[in-house]
Amino acid sequence: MNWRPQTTVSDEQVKFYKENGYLTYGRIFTTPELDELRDYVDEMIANLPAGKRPEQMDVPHFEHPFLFKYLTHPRVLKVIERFIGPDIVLWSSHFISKRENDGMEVPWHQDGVYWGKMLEPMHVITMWLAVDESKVENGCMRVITGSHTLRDRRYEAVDRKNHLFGSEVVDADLDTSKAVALELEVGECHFHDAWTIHNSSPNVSQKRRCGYTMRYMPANVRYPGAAWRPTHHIYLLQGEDRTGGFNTYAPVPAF
Ligand SMILES: O=C(O)CCC(=O)C(=O)O
Repeated sequence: MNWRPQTTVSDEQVKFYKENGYLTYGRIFTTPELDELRDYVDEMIANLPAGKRPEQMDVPHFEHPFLFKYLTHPRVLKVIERFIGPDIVLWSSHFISKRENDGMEVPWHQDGVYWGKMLEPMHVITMWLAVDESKVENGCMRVITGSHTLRDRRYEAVDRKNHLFGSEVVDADLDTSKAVALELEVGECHFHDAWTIHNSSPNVSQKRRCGYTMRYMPANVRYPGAAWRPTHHIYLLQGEDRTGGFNTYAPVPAF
């Protein structure tokens, strides 16, 4: 299948994202680009160390500079700029791949709560790229519309054997029956805000579900967490630092 990449984001789409905390979008990468990424991640999964699950490939770009081809792609930055402005910092990335008829559950959570005091203000947009098609059966992401306006949610610990992350929103008013399933075809993506409540179910289908989360923040966000996580690097990809020199940015490696 061949498709034309998309880079325009209408004012209505930006408004939808701001009001609802998420947006489903089209394809930013070409078919050959996406195929190359899938081949690359297939290889990474085949070479995972014993005991490491394919949902757990967090910050893969620190070890695999090739991924900067995607994380810094001008088409991606053009789209991200529409949501957070021209000064763009790469915060993080994570492959979450759920094997067929398996796969861990992602508990209901807000990324901003997991990241705690690492960023100030907590302003991150995640682009979730469908390396494989992502449907209800293979555990696509689900969101609670408008939940990014809710801050003080109550969390409880969940078991780490079956869950990718260790705690879950448990507020009585969390109505998960109203969750929106963000189904995607291969190569499509969706965006979500750091405060949007979201989850995903185990993969009960015969098809793998691999997504690449690519996370960006505007360059006015300070990274005080660098003091206690010195191995987590951030990269100024476009525009200027707006923290008055508070942040230290790593150089983007050759890819
Ligand atoms: O890939 C998933 O199922 C969940 C992704 C997620 O929690 C995130 O991108 O913050």
